[in-house]
Amino acid sequence: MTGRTVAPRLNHPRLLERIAKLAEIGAIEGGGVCRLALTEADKAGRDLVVGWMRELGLQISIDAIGNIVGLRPSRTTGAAARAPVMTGSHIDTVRTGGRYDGNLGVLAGLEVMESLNEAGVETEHPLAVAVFTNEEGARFAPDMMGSLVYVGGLPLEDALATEGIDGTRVDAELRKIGYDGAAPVGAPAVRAFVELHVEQGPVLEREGVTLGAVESLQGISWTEFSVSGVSNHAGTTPMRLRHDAGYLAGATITFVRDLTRELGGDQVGTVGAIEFGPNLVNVIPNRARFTVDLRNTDEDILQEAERRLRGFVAKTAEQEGLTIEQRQLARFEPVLFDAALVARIEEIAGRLGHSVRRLPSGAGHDAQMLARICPAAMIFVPSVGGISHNVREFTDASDIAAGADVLLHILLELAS
Ligand code: HGY
Ligand code: MN
Ligand code: MN
Repeated sequence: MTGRTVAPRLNHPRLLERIAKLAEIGAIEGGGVCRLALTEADKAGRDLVVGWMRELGLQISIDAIGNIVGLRPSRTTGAAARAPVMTGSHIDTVRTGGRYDGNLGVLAGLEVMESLNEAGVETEHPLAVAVFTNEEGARFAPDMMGSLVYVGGLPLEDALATEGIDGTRVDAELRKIGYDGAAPVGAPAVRAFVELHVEQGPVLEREGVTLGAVESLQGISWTEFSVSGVSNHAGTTPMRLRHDAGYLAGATITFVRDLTRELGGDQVGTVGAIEFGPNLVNVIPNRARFTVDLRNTDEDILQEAERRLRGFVAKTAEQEGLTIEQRQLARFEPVLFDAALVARIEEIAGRLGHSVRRLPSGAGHDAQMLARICPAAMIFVPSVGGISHNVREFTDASDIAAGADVLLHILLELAS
């Protein structure tokens, strides 16, 4: 670090103001946000963040899947400039999202840049803030799509050809919002990646701990089942003659819950999306489409859960005389973050006077993709009531400040 005039200090109120400002875009009842990937609301959010990046003098690049990277150059310029130390996250949300999930990581990164500008700090390595496209995967699966393409884990053309739950395509929607960028994807040079994110779970709050040094991230398996049966009269059709697609969907919901009880430990399972056809009170459904989200920190147990699920669906379909199509929407193995980075986060948090503990992430994050190409780790701040993917998502200002301060210190350390 050279040319420093004063020790950089974050302007926490400014960070909170930006969180509130961004949350106005796609705002929904109850203080939450609906900014599904590649919608007009996502575009408006992107435009606001790009505007802030411009005000901070960052060099902005947008790649072919719409990832936005704001680069703060280092002392060494041109070809000698080294791979950036990167932070960031996502600003797309689920339909009933909170204002912190993803947004905090992007805006804390901007706050770090602005504070370094104000302090006149020049770093050895460039710093970068990334806004990754479609982290949620709620409209276009898989989740973490943008960062997965960014690291070369998903061919760009496959991502662009992805069809959403509303029948639209990624490439068309990306063009519509004007974020089909020119920058290439697939082999970026990144020195290290640290993401600040809300925990979205109950652990930190339950234990009264301010910060999480995230050691790992559990495996994720998303499957979509499309079931075909025979629609028939709800009143005249004897039970033994039915081919009820809705029955299989319902039976699978209870099977998944029983499976998590049986496997125990970290196993979680969710049937989050379901629809029947023709979806009428007096017609036996001949069509059902539903999704199953299975997660576990242990890859072998997750595979066992997948096997059990597929076996149950196949057996039940045969008994009921149904046909099944299934599509893997997402499949990521558990990820270990960089041990040295995790230890640095833990040490810095302690040195700044904050309580801190190590923990795994239950949610997927862009950091798990960056971990494929560079040392990566995450800082968690508590979620009040462990609530997330819910308009009531909330994190106390003091916890946000603590997390952002640790982010400032770890980024500075890595960029020196
Ligand atoms: O599904 C997840 O874990 C993340 O929120 N995309
Ligand atoms: Mn997130
Ligand atoms: Mn999320």
